Amino acid sequence: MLVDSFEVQSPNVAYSDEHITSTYEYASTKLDRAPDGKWVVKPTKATYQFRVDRKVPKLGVMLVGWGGNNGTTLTAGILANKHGITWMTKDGLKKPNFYGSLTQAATVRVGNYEGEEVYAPFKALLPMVEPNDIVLGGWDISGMNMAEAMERAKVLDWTLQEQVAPYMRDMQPLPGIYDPDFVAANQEERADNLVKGTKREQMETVRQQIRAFKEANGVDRIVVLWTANTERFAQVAEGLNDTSDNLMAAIDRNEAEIAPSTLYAVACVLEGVPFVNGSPQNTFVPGMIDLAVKHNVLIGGDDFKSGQTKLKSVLVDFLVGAGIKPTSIVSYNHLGNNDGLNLSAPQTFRSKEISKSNVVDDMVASNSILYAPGEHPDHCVVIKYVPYVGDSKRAMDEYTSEIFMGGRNTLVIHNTCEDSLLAAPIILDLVLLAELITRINLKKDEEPAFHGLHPIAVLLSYLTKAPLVPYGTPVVNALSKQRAMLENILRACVGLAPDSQMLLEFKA
Ligand code: NAI
Ligand code: DG6
Repeated sequence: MLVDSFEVQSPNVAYSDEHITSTYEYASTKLDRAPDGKWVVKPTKATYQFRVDRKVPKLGVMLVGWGGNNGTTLTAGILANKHGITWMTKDGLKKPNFYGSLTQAATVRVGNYEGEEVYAPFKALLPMVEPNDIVLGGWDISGMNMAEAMERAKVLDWTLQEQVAPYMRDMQPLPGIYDPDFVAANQEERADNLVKGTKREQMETVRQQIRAFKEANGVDRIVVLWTANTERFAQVAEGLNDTSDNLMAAIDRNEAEIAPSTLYAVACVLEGVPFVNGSPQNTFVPGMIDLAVKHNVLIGGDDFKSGQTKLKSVLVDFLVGAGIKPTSIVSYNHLGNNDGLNLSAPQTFRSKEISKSNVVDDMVASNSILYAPGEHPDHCVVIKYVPYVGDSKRAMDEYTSEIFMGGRNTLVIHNTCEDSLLAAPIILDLVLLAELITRINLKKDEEPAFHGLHPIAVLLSYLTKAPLVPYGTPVVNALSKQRAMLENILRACVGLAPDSQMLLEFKA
């Protein structure tokens, strides 16, 4: 059964016009080692108070790479939903939806009513911006308007494109920061819409563009998200980008090694605007992270977790969790969109290879019955550009595992899907959740005042291949754990316990 909404009645929860405030007892464990070497585990309890602003802002979302496949697909998808556009295909009439979005199309278990399990939309947990109310904008180094760019992307059915195009023709991407040294040489021919000047001037232009967008559209808040080309990794060096001061000085010196994505991110932080990185490159060099922490502005990333990697972060978790030992993981991809074209250069491919490869680390580390210290499955990632298949990416995976008594188990998976139709709902979730996170405040035990969550938005991990976390914090890649972290913290904000799955009420 699905309920649209619910309100929690508890002495630990208060709803006012402005806030939802909850008191939450966090049960955890503390590990100690006794003098004789034995491990001692002590259950702990801490009291947290959460306070969530109920007022949902008018939200502007600015995409870097707006005119790309993801940007145009998301824009057309939101417009089709907003205007209730239906379209004919050879399979019949299609209606718009937000399938693939955790916030819009997934549910959470609320409890049991007279023997029947009751669920609510994920978005019913806390007040969130409605996708149809988002004001979209952004940058692209290609000056095509959004209707033409959607046609170039070749993702959506033509009869749908015909109907959304009139809404998109006047949508014009802002000029973007382009540096051919950071992307494949094959991107040059679309780069006709560029911000000029030194790195400092380019960064200041982006700041002005953000302010002008806010003013022109009367939005309360803005979130910026990078869905532009994958860049190569930037070098990290002492004195260059290792601290926020050094990074700002390097921008002033017009240092070649400061990537466009980092310039956008710096501009956002200086404007107090959350910035999410949907690509794998190291936009968040240490100096950039330092800057975001100093200014207490949300940053999150990296690299949308849409298809092959999402399945990997389920499958390897299942195998290792079942006591089965994956020994070889081979992941082929071929695709023919502009992302594939850009990734055909070794430097940009390397960025993607890194983020796709690290994704099983926490699962392997969780089971040293299976893996000796330092042991790791062979893990190979291949990406090939095949123009004919366009956005319809093929991902082929072979998982070989050791099973009982020297046996072998091989799983082969073939996944065919429009890449951008998987990524667009994830972008939507990222911006909606990034905005929501900025409205969550908390305090622990005797802390005198509420404060925000750490500006590095670990809660977005479910949506990214290589979650950005504060130094010294565990990186969680397993999808079910990532979802539980997000859902349980949102539940705590309304005083609900994590769903323990114990169903004790049916077992006495
Ligand atoms: P795309 O190549 O179609 O779009 C990227 C757009 O960014 C292009 O229109 C390009 O002109 C623009 N651009 C490049 N550099 C720019 C800059 N410095 N400033 C402003 N605009 C710039 O690529 P697509 O398919 O939309 O993917 C976007 C990014 O998302 C890629 O980095 C891709 O690797 C990443 N990604 C995509 C996933 C998917 O499933 N589609 C999943 C994970 C990551
Ligand atoms: C080749 O794999 C192209 C990439 O941009 C991916 O399509 C994208 O990163 C999605 O990756 P995954 O592993 O989540 O399907």
